[in-house]
Amino acid sequence: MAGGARGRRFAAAAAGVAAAVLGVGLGELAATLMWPDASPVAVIGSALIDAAPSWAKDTAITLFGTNDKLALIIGIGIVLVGLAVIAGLVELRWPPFGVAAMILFGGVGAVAAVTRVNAGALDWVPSVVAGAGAALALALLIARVPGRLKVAPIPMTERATEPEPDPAEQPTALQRRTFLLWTVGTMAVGVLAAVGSSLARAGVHAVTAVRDALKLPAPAVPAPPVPAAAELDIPGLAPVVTPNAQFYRIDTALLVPQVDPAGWTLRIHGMVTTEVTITWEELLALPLQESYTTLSCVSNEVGGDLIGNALWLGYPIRDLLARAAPTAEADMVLSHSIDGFTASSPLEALTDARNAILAVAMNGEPLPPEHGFPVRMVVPGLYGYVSATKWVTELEVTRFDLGTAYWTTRGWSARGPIKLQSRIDVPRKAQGLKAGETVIAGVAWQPTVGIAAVEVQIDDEPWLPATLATAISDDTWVQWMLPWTATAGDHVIRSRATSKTGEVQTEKRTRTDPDGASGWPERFVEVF
Ligand SMILES: Nc1nc2c(c(=O)[nH]1)N[C@H]1C(S)=C(S)[C@@H](COP(=O)(O)O)O[C@H]1N2
Ligand SMILES: [Mo]
Repeated sequence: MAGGARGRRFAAAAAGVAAAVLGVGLGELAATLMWPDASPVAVIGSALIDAAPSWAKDTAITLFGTNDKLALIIGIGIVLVGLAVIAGLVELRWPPFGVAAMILFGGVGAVAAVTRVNAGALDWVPSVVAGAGAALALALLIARVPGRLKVAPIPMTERATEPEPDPAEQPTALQRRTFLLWTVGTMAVGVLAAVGSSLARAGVHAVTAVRDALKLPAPAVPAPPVPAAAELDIPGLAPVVTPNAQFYRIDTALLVPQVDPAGWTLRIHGMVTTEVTITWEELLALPLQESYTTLSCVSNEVGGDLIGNALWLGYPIRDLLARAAPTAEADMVLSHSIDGFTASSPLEALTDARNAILAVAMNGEPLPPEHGFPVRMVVPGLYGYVSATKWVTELEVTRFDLGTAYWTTRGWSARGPIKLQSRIDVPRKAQGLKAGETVIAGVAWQPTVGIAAVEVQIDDEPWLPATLATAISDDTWVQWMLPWTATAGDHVIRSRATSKTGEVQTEKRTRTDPDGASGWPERFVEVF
């Protein structure tokens, strides 16, 4: 049987996969030599991200959290292997349609590449290289499938099973060895090209080197030190300042944009009296201010961890906007990222007294590349998707009824003030708990408003006031705790915050879309 139809089909499938691996490898190599952003896998992934509806974003975040991008790449890989197997089988049976399919896949990548925001004129090249390489490899490999009939291809219309070749034409050991050698060789070249290019990219990360060598100016207005009483230091409770390495990351960028500060500018335009452009040098020469601000994602579920608090260094956006002098009818600033992402912030939020800044540093170091190096926006009180534009390059002053931001076109609200929320950190989920003295603790936030109180309810007993830590400021979350004598059995713990304006965190559960989740967090614990 191995030499028969099934053996040939298996060989053809392997040929398809080997050809695809070679194509992807060559495409990645071409992209590395030209422009990493034009990588065929990256452009297709980015196109999928941009095309994905809002429920898909939330599902991906729920399933994979901050690993959503890795999951996407693995998903693309699985689909690609499937398509490659089909292309191989098709080429065996109905040449040259399998080869044509490979060229088509390259074409899809090329279209995805040139339709991207900021696409370069030659961005289609890596995808075409990938498609052409895979097509050529497939033709060569299929021609070497052991025992393949050297007769005219079977017409598409003919459904009859492929005739068995004459026993005299059964594949020889030499034919098998040749095919194996070609297939393994093709795959090896593809893998080498892919691995080589990713190593080369890691080595040539000029921007990382630039970032490492940066000396940021001292703040003209330093943040007051964090009060000692802001950190309750309870094991399992989120630290009041989130280290950069632990800070959540959410964005649509499959490859972290590599922005060289030397070439960075920010252009303020649109409904302004004077257009303003500022360079990196000019920005750093301005008196920079430090502020602690808690950033939260609109996709954060009740109890979720898409939230963090950091010390930011930057320049007030209000002072830059003042130079441009927005006209009277403007009510929104559409900030643009180098990667095409946009966010719609109310003009008001960028010009009132809050610390809305163009940030250059996070917790005392230049912004990490994945958090927006060299410059991002940080605006207290607004969800990230309407304010925290990373790799920001443009502030377009406009109106809500004229401009639409990235997530607004995908079903999310145009405005996104952060909702009053609290979270229970300890006891942790499914933590075995012994009866006796323990502690319940968490965080609560409503940036720009501030937290006045947190209450905790155990089972259906009356609400108990928790002890609040000292808040760093009204723009940050605040830790809270409540001692608890745990009794054996199953318990449910709930929390609710009260803001400084007297609002009580609503019990009403809502989904994250279109403008952020609400409801009381609940923690179920089993005490032994
Ligand atoms: N360029 C760009 N900026 C972006 C985004 C993005 O997709 N692209 N996502 C926003 C969203 S939805 C959030 S919640 C914050 C997250 O910032 P972080 O990754 O630094 O935590 O960045 C915002 N800025
Ligand atoms: Mo977000």
